[in-house]
Amino acid sequence: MKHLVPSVLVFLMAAATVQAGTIHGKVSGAKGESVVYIDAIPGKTFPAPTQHALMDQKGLMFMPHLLVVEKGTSVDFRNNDSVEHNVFWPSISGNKSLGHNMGTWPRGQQRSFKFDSAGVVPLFCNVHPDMAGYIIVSPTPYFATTNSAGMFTIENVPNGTYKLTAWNEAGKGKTQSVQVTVSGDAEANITLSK
Ligand SMILES: [Cu+2]
Repeated sequence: MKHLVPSVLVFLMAAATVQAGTIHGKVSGAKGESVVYIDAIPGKTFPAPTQHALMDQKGLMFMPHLLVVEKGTSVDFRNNDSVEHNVFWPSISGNKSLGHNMGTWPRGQQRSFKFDSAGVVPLFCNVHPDMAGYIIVSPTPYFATTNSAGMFTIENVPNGTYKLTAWNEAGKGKTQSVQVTVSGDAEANITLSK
């Protein structure tokens, strides 16, 4: 089997030459956490993540209030309260044909949904009209949530030119995009209009 070693080395050396960088910057124009992601890249697809994400329902709230996942991720919706909760979304990024009702279930149970469409998923519970949350389904694995000051970092982005999009709950569904070229490190600042 010794003859296999050189080809493995050649493969590793080729992999090491893929250049990647970090995008860092700031989202301004809206308070609190924003979501930043690289939009769909023409001709490029990504394998669906195998790891599930968790959206809890606890204390009559969606926890976390804002969850970002990569397209293709299954989200486990769990009821952690002593009352029954429902989960539904009327649309994804305004597309009502992607709306869905998960049903209603008691404490300790969970149901999963695989998000194959990228976009903004506004979550509600029809038992408790005050409950609201968001899942942002990123078209690529390159996404981040800002800190409360709007600062973000997206690591391990292959060199290239991309459309970088920001979303904030205050934007009522509107997003703002800029073009960013990654060649090593890159800076991108996005101002959300009101
Ligand atoms: Cu509820």
